[in-house]
Amino acid sequence: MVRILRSPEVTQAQEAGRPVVALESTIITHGMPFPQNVETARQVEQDIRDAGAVPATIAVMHGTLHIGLTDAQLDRLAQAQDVAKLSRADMAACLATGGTGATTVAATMIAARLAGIGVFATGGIGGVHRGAEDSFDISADLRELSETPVTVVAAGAKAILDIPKTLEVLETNGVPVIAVGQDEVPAFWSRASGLAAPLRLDDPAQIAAAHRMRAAMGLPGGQLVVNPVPQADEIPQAEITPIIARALEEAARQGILGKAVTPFLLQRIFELTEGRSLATNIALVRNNARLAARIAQHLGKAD
Ligand code: PSU
Ligand code: MN
Repeated sequence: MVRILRSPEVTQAQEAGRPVVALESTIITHGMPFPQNVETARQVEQDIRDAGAVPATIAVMHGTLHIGLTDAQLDRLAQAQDVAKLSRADMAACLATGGTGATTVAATMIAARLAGIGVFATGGIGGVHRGAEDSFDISADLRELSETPVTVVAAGAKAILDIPKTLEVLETNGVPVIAVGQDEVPAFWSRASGLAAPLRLDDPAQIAAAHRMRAAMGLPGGQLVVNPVPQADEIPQAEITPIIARALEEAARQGILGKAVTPFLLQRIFELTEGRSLATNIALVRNNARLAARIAQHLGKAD
């Protein structure tokens, strides 16, 4: 049996049939420095409430799958050292052995499905890393999107990844990639990527309808909604590109591999942009949370 513990707020919302939005915890433990990580986590939860839905931040703590964290739990997670980064491969072992870990996009999707939550907001998903033809480093997030029926709202795949290859893998696996408000796939810190979005739906009700239609058709898997960072907060492509190149070079020189790659690159880009990448990251997560709340409001409704 999986031990699942919902926060009182999530329990009440689900009993009343009110909209709930899942949130991941790896972004807190591995994606942002303290204290901005916990401040952002709280702010994003509040954004979801202000938009009329209930937030459910997900993590594994002492062998229990938590759906919705208390303020004290958020604080502890944000300050803890050496918290495991849980993806599909490690989640069951962590739960079975009483462990503690933060959930990635893949693991949060699994948890959301177990808890009956259909939509989840994050910053950026994992994808195909540059040089994947040698390293085979492809995030389990992509496979999860093809298997688990949760709509994930992100600001695109991070520009540290190989975005064209990421889109190819998503297409091969039958994952709808839906841009909102523009025809191009956004590239996390930047609105532009130069790559056309496979689909575009600007209305949250339509995104929810597409989610329900997949279920009605018996298609497994979710949807990836790519929501561009607000213009005022973006770092234009021309500015971020050389910084990404430098961070990637350093990662290669230092032999950073596996799960450590994404956190290393994010930290270096934070340092190289003197914190500007973090301000952008916070703005885009908040923007995604607000959109996810609107999608959640339509998910329960019939067409
Ligand atoms: N996007 C962010 N910050 C993060 C991540 C994504 O802005 O910390 C995390 C997510 O949890 C994502 C994970 O699922 O990185 C991908 O890691 P990997 O490439 O090792 O699968
Ligand atoms: Mn990886």
